[in-house]
Amino acid sequence: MTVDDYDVVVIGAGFAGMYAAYKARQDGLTVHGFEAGNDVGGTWYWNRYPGARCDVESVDYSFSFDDALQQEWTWSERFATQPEILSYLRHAAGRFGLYELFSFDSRVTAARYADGAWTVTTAGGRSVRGRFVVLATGSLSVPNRPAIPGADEFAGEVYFTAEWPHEPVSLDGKRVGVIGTGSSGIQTVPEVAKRAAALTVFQRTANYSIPAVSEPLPPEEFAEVKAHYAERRVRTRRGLYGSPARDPHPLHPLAISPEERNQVLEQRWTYGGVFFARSFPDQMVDADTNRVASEFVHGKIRQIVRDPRTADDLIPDDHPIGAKRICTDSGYYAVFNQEHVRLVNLRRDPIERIEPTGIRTATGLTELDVLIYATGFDAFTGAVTRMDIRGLDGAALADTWADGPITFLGLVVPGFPNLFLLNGPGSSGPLSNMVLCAEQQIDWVYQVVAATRERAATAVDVTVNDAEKWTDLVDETAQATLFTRAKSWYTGSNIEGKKERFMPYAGGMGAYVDHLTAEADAGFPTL
Ligand code: N01
Repeated sequence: MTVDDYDVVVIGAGFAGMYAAYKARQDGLTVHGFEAGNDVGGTWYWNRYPGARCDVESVDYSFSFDDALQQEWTWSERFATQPEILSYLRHAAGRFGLYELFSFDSRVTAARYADGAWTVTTAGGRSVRGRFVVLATGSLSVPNRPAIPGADEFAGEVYFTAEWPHEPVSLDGKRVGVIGTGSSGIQTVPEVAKRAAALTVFQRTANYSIPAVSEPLPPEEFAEVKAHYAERRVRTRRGLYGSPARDPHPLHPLAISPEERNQVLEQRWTYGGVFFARSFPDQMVDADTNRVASEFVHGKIRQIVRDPRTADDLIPDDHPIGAKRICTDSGYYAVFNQEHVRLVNLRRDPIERIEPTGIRTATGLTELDVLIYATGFDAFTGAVTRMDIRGLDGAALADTWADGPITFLGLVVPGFPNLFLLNGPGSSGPLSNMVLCAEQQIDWVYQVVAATRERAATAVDVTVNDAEKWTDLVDETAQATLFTRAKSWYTGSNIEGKKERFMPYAGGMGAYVDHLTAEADAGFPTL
């Protein structure tokens, strides 16, 4: 069997993989990509549950590498829905000839390094060789399937939000249960409530949610964005959270009057979206500031939800606001005022087992026709460690990361030469803007590729010491914030048995880009 040879093999055809393949070809490299799904889209291909939409403004959460594309595309809403983002990505794939660079329905199961190149193998048994491999496998792409006793015995329909069927799903007149109240659960619950005869939401941990307030983008606002797009992209890359749209109020909340404080928070609540996490500049580092914002939301929940006991159950009490990614919703809290919607607080009334007809908690059986798992992801490491990736001397990446993932700049793992991760552990993307962060990383990766050629070297690698230094910096940066005060997919604590380590770089996208630039400008001394 002959094995095709490429300069670059890209794994994954979401935003990151698409640009990685595009840029390789632009740089005159031969490239081939593999994608497990049967189309481009990644996250936006798989997560097609009712209510799915982005929580970063789409004018920012979109490709910036081609001005003609950003000028010609018109987003219909401020925060785009999943179908609109998927059609945008299909449009981009067609426009830039990316379909021909990928094999679809091709899940990569193994990648082995030997003699300066990687052999990448799919579940279908196809192998190709690539000098460089780019893992664009997504940081939230492996669904978490909780081991609840009896789960396999449920006789009704079972869906995961992260693997929602491509065929229409009818929930009309059915008794539906949703497990999980993170972004996915909170987004889907109001939509499910519109169809179901009865909806029971099983909540283990209450979460903060802010109205998404998605509305049509006024044409004049969009024209303004387009007129200054390049400048906006620069500000986004320099910013903390990957969207420049709303600056925090400049003062500490305790330095202004209660009325003004309330006004600041009310404005941001009304504007909607994840910007609420930085209503004040030090909201993610100062516990007092954070408490002001948290208590404002507690008040909102009490105002919206009529039943005081349900309101109490919905109020988070175990983490600062924003320490888990803030959820954005379209009518989540108000849904509990509807007669046919019920909240089960699993802290008080835990699940005992799943039975053929429903979920049995300590207080009894909730009969269900449909069970929806919105139980999150094995984030950052899940997609990577599920492949059999072997670097120098046959070492397995899963073993190298057994005590938690270590990387240099979130991109390179010691002992795995010529292999690059996108939006992986140690990068800022998951806390800012995954699209722009991936673009930035990909530009850096191809600078490394060019430098390797200039050096006439076979491979680039990093020492364990340098990767540990970066990983320690990621840890110290997080420890200086309130992010570490929550159990979440940021730390891996949402997955049973997973080693806990705060994985994203919390210093902001601007600082992260500075680190990438410094390494590149110095001629990649660490590699
Ligand atoms: O996942 P999550 P997600 N029994 O991990 C619960 C992005 N995203 O898919 O907190 C009962 O946040 C778990 O409970 P607990 C966004 O970055 C973005 O919702 O572990 N419950 C939790 O409530 C987001 O942060 C968008 O106690 C169980 C829920 O399942 C990230 O993806 C939309 C359980 C999981 O919440 C992940 O969000 C969607 C069990 N055994 C996602 N196991 C937007 O752009 C887990 N849970 C808006």
